[in-house]
Amino acid sequence: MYTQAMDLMAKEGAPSARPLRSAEELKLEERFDARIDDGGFIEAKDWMPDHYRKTLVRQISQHAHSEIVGMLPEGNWVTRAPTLKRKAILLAKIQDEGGHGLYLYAAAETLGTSRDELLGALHSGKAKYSSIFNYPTLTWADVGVIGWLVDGAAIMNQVPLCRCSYAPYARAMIRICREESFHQRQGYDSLLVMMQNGTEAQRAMVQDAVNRWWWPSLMMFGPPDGESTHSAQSMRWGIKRISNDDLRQKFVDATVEQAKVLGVTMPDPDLKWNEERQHCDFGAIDWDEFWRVVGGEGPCNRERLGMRVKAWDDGAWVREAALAHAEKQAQRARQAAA
Ligand code: FAQ
Repeated sequence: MYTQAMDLMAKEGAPSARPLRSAEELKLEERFDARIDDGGFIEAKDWMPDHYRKTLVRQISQHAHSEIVGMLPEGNWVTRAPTLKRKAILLAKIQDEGGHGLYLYAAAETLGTSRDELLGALHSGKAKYSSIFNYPTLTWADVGVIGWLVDGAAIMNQVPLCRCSYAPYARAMIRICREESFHQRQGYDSLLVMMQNGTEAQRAMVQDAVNRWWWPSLMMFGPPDGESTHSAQSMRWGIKRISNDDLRQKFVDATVEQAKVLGVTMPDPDLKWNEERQHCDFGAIDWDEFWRVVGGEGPCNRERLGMRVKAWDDGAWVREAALAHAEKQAQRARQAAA
């Protein structure tokens, strides 16, 4: 399904690498715009403007990188999960995140960029991944809070992506969102058990984790709309369907109610229901912290990237062995056919 995209690679001098000029190209662009305006979908083999393609490769690859880097903070707790049941759930969740990364890399490949190029950009520090995964997981409650808040924010952002105009991305997101709902629930369930049946110390541990993860979770939705470089064009193209600020607000409104059931408070004195707006007001986000983390200066940026590069290097022999095995099999098949 995905391999056909490799012949779409923009090569020096190839038509897709040149700015739009010819009447034929203008007609193609008009057709593309009309399809977008009708709420239609674009497939990998359809004509698309270069900028649309680049925007998608950027967003989808950042998303894929987030999924696989996102495995690391939770992986930190696999050997220390409190029960066999929690360990099995955590392992399954982390494995799911790896799978999401693979669906997304495959979707990005349909746009003509190879997985090696995408991973090269991650490992050299050129590509971004979500700011949230540069915070440490200090206690077991962090694992529950990641499920509740981080997966919760991810779902809020990702459900509209199931209607993204680029069909291979939209299809990947449908599968991913189904699994993310389970992730969010398992996190909430684990916190509920600690809050309702746990000791005073366990309840304090949950509250401490909420205090540390609340603001970074709100930052996941990206900068405010007025400062979002890509939003206007991505909304015009139907890549993004709901703005960064609107998604953040929906997340705050939904989560505040869940916090009441859980019995935790958010670390924000300004958080209160606004009858007139029919939304929760909330305090100012520290955007300096956000940009510091995005720029590589968060608490765990170096550790996360270092772990990824090490995992990639350590796995080289597996990739080489798989290629050698495939080559041997192909050789045998050729000999048998001769
Ligand atoms: N972190 O113009 P905008 C998950 C960058 S998956 C880092 O508003 P855009 C699953 C942005 O790239 C979580 N960088 O950008 C899981 C751009 O920089 P660039 C990831 C950020 O693309 C759970 C610049 O700021 N989800 O959690 C962030 O229109 C648990 C200007 O921003 C996705 O990737 C950030 N938070 O909107 C796994 C969903 N925000 O590229 C394990 C798909 C912004 O010009 C455990 N992505 N930037 O250098 C999106 O929806 C969008 O890309 C946004 C950003 C909303 C993230």
